[in-house]
Amino acid sequence: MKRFGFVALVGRPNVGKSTLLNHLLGRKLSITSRKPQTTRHALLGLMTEGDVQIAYVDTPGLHVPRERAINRFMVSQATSTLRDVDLVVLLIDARGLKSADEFALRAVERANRPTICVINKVDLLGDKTRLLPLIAELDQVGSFEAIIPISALRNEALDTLAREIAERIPEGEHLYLEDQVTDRPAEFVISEMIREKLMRRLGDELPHRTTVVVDRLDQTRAVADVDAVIYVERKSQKSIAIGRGGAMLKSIGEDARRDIEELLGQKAMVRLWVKVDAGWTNSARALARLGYES
Ligand SMILES: Nc1nc2c(ncn2[C@@H]2O[C@H](COP(=O)(O)OP(=O)(O)OP(=O)(O)O)[C@@H](O)[C@H]2O)c(=O)[nH]1
Ligand SMILES: [Mg+2]
Repeated sequence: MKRFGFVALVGRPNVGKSTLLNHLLGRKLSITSRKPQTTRHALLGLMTEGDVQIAYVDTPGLHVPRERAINRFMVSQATSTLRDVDLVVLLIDARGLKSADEFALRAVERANRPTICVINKVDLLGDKTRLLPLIAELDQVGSFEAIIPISALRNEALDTLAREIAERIPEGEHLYLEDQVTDRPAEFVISEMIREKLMRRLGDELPHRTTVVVDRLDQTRAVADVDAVIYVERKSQKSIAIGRGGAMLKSIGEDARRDIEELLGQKAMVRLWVKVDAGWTNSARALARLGYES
């Protein structure tokens, strides 16, 4: 009997959704950083084990969207995912519920799907008995099939979580090939890997004003060729992204190249350009042009 299901990973920004996806899959697919609002698109991560195929959906952090169009796009990616899945995994930070979790809790309640609540980052709790009041509080505020404390980063209790998820996957034909990892083309994953380095290196605000488009990927020769454009909103941001004598751009390219080579399984040559696309974060047309399609 084959089983297949979509499982959404949702929660407020920075709670560890993408880290959990990568650790459940046992490979790096989704980008992560210590800054909130790293993930912008719903991203499928596929896992097939025998008769069971699970399509995990990593989602952007649920937050009250600010005025910018990019934020509205991100939140709608997460909320529309909630409508289409067989199971929801809601992540909460072990250090306690914050007002930011409210929005996620409400969105999950509206979706009205079977939901497992995961308490992530338990490694940050010195005193594990602090989990007990949190579990009691979660029991009050939501209606969960199970509440499971884990550490995604340290792979703690991920086997328990994987078992609880697998038990709830309905009967059904597999929608994807057995060895398929995601439904996105390599160009998308590469653009995200480059964006991750921007998230990690470019201060706190600037990364949120950047996006990456891969213009060309040529894998026909021994060394793959990657041409990508980093878009920023203003000229001053362009100078920061390039850095003195091109130093910033060079180190971003170097960092990204390592991930890209692992993804493609071959050496790669990565060429980066920085262009200004004024106000792209708040223009529906610019967003569509830059790959943010709902
Ligand atoms: N200590 C600890 N840190 C974690 C754990 N899981 C994730 N993190 C860290 O938390 C930060 C955010 O992780 P992400 O996986 O990017 O979080 P996210 O929920 O996908 O964030 P958005 O995409 O911005 O919504 C990163 O610095 C991770 O290394 C964990 O179990 N323990
Ligand atoms: Mg993420």
